[in-house]
Amino acid sequence: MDLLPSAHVDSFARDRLPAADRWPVLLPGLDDMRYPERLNCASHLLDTAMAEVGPDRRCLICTSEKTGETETWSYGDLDRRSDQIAEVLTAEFGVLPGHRVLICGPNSAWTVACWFGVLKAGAVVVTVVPLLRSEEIATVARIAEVSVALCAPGCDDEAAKAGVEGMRVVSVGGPGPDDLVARCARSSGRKFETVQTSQDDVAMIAFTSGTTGRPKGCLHFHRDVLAIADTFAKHILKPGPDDVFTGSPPLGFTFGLGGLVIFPLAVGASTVLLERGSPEALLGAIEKHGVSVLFTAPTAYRAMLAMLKTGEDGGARDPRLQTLRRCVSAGEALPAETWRAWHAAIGVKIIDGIGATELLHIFISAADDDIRPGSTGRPVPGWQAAILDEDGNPVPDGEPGRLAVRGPIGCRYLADERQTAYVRHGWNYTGDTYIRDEDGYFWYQARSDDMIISSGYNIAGPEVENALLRHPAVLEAGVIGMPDPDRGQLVTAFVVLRPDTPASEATVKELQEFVKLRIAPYKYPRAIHCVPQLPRTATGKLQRFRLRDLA
Ligand code: 3UK
Repeated sequence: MDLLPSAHVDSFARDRLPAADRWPVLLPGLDDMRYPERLNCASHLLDTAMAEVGPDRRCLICTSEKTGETETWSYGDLDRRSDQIAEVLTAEFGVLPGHRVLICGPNSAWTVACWFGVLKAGAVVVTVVPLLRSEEIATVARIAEVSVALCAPGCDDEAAKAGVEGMRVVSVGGPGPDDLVARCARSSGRKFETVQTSQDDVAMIAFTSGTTGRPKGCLHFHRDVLAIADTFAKHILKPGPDDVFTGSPPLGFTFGLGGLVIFPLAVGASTVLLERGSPEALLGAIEKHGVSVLFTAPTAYRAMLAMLKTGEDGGARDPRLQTLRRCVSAGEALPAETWRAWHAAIGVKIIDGIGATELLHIFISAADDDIRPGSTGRPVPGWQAAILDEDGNPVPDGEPGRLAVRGPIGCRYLADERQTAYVRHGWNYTGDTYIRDEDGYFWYQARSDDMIISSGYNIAGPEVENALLRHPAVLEAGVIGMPDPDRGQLVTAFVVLRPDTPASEATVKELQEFVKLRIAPYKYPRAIHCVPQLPRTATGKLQRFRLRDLA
């Protein structure tokens, strides 16, 4: 793999890229994606936006949970504060190009400023989702050999407790003169001379939100950050400078980073950052700030729908959400049922899209009239997707197989043997079982290792979940295979019922009959447990291994 000369003084990240023969095939991308050899994605994004919409244009809108007050930063504010952070990092903490700086905080203006400041200094951003415990922080900080951790109040205690040798913990937005915000206020106020990184210098290390085993660090280049805006955002989402974005995914999850920072800033739009993106908070923010573009997970769409259901208004558009123009769903499959209910209530066609931390953002999706509800869509311009078997041979349309994708961004784990499991035959294997239909649409079946095998049948849990979700009493459903002496695995469902539905034997029977009428009867859940809620990750994914413990 021929890489351009690096601007990193500390070559840690480049030294730990996988060997050339373990890289996936990288596609050149689209015509307008020939980036300059020297490219710093942070200053590129800000400079481009300021040239187009001006430095006074509003950029970040944040509401404090404590005071309820709204603070707005312009593009110029973000540029100036990230300059100050870059200056403090280099002058006071000795950060050099290529050093790793961890950012741990809620979705807030200062978290975004840290992201830009670290990159302007030529350092590598290590992102984690807030709420990580000290041991988890220690694990990623040791893998990435982090030298400075920028932590919002709440995260800083955990980071300090992590006790990582060589890692200095700096609070951001706390009291006292040593806090980053106070240090910025004392800085010179001069324009920071952005480090002219190479387009293929590592910009960030994103850790997988995997539920088992040691987290994997995914190395992403400066050009990759722009590539997600130039593929999914530009060709599917199509935002404009007047759009107002919001959403729930944390900025430490690349779904959130792209949807709430990179995509709005790439077009000079503004973004509403919520510390806690609960369904209530999302609804409130949409109404208050006239949000037009929403990023969240399927479960949040369902929760919002349940809250909006006020009366039998026959599916009229809810007036509180009339500014919404674009809704994006990712992280888990979006059931056709959820899509239809949202369309009926809000009048917006949700854009489903599958993305992955390894590939930074969304690579299969569809918008507007191209959408087929229940399908993820087709490869995003710039990307290719195929259904392959274990040996890399194509599987015929209509039959399930492994989803394999390639595009301008590929999986590159930081010094990790598991690279050879994700990248095979030049393709990125996402670990999902999909079916492609003859029109080229991709239909999610299940995570490949979650396929249930019962009495010799292959059953995809999500198909059973979707059937359950069509029942009006079911708010959430999770279906797994439980070990069973007779059948190998027993199709077992966990459901959250509407508050007015009793968790009785009669309800269970009714749900079983309901499913049998809608999908092949052998797939019906032979056991159903009614639970108050389903276990989910900070990124909105069902934690199937925890369902197993619930039974
Ligand atoms: C699953 C989906 C069906 C799928 C992500 C958008 O989720 C993201 O990244 P992760 O690394 O997980 C990747 C895995 O999640 N998945 C995601 N989206 C969908 N399954 N339909 C979908 N629409 O198993 C995939 O392999 O946490 C999503 C953008 C950036 C991301 N990092």
